[in-house]
Amino acid sequence: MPKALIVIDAQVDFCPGGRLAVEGGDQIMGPVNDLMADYDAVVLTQDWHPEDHSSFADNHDGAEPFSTVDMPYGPQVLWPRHCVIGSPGAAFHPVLAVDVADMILRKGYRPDIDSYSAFFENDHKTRTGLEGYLRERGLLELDFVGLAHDFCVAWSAIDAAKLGFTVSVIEEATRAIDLNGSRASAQENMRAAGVTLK
Ligand code: VGL
Ligand code: ZN
Repeated sequence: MPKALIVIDAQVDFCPGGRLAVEGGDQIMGPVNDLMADYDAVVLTQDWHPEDHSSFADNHDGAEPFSTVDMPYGPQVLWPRHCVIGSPGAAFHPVLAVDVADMILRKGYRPDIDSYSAFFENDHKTRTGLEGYLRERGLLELDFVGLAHDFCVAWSAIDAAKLGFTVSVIEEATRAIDLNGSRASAQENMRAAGVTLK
């Protein structure tokens, strides 16, 4: 079965020195590059937020980063400003082999809603178009890598499994934010959704 490697948000702001740095985030770039040759397609996602994005704590009066607010679509963690459209932090990590990718999908570009998953925005309804792209190319087996393991990787993998794809996460090529136990709960939710952790 044709298979795709989906590289989630391998961007400067999620690596040490970035605005929303994930510990060891830069260490996955070499392993991710090495995996690319084993797949029929490589898809990169890019977190891509406007300045006034509602997921930024500094767009909410008095809110602390890493606190949670209720949005019309459900609870939302407020993050430090990150991956602003066109900024250096939104660029792919310089080590990532961007040229190998067939497809680059941007997400999180609507001011009023975040998009952790590569398939649906955080209302779990608004589609990004990635499902259609993969199905039209017959790419039904998906391996996920990238940042962050417990947010965008986990949400993407769970949605893919719910959509009927055969899904794995290659853990050595991911790193977690681990906010209030989010790593353990993401792993539990992935297993419950039928995602293979390998
Ligand atoms: C992510 C928090 C905010 C991620 C993106 O890529 O996991 N996390 N935006
Ligand atoms: Zn983001």
